[in-house]
Amino acid sequence: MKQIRVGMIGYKFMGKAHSHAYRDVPMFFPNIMQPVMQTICGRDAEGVSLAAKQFGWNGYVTDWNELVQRDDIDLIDINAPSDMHKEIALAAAKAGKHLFCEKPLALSLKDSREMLAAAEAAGIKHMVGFNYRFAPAVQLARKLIQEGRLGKIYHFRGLFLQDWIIDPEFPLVWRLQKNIAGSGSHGDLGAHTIDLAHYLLGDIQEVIGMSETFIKERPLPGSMSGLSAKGSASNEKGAVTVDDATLFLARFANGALGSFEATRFAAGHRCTNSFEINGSKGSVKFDFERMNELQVYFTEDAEDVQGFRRILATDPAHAYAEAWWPPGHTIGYEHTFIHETVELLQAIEEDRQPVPNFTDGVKCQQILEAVELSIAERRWVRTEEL
Ligand code: SOE
Repeated sequence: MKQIRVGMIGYKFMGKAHSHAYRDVPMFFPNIMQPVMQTICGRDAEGVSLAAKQFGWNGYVTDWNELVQRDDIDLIDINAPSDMHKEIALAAAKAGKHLFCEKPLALSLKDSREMLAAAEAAGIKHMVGFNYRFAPAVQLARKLIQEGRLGKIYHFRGLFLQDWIIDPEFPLVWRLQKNIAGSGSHGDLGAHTIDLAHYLLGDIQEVIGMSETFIKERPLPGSMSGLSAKGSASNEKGAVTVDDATLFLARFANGALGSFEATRFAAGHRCTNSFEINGSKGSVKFDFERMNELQVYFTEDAEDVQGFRRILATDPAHAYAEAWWPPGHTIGYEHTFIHETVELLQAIEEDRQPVPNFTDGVKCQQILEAVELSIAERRWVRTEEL
């Protein structure tokens, strides 16, 4: 069995999710290229050494420059904050390493295009971490659309709703700082919905949006910097430089109309990542908080039993399901990362680009920026303008 030696940068939320995926591959997908958890990298020696031990890495380093140059590393996996993606990706591509980068790919469209160009010039494989594509129920939605079973598609309605910063005293963590995160709910949550829309319906032609920063100033963070930083704040305040919520309308190349809403201010919604798609022959509805299910409606059903029905995407007929448990035994968030990793490993093994790759990352960035331009200029913006 072929092996690939991984060097991973970042060991917090995404670092843990990716590490877990590498660990599960040998057990559940033993017949594909296998990852070797060679070296993990983080700035804080104590933190990264603990993570290395806990997550099962062979070793750790504190300097990513050193990591990308090492001869015993074939793939660089970037889970660092968004402002570091580009620099690391360019250096790693130059060193001939394959790349796996968390979303959003970069802070700007320009930077993401540079990253794609560098990856293409280096002839390496590249993947971007839009993990929600890999929920079997989402893949079923795509299959139904591709096979024409929903007919002509009229509507895409996408929501990504969270509420973790609704408290004005929640500290100004890096995700609320434009220079590090690029944008707020738009690039963090909306990016996922945009990618799902691309995956399910195809290209977006034009957009018009609106956004708001409800809480303009927040206490500077204390020792904690992640999503659970609540209560860890200093008395000093700083400006929030990203959007708290961004909404936009879109017209797809296939003629469908789309509406998108990303917010961190939807009280009671911890992680409502959902979409509904309506076509001439039926509809599908997905909600990540019930990620094993796809609600499906077909106009051709007999009149007396018409209505949405719940498909549990855990049967052998569903993507990745056979690798897991018997039908009806459900899977979770971490499985989206495992499936994404499987796609990456299979693509490298088969000498093809994984999907989604940096091209998809650039396409997403283009829509993020088109929406921002539309907000700044208060008008419809065509994708091709950017
Ligand atoms: C936090 O808002 C976050 O973890 C995002 O960064 C992820 O991309 C999303 O999957 C869930 O929410």
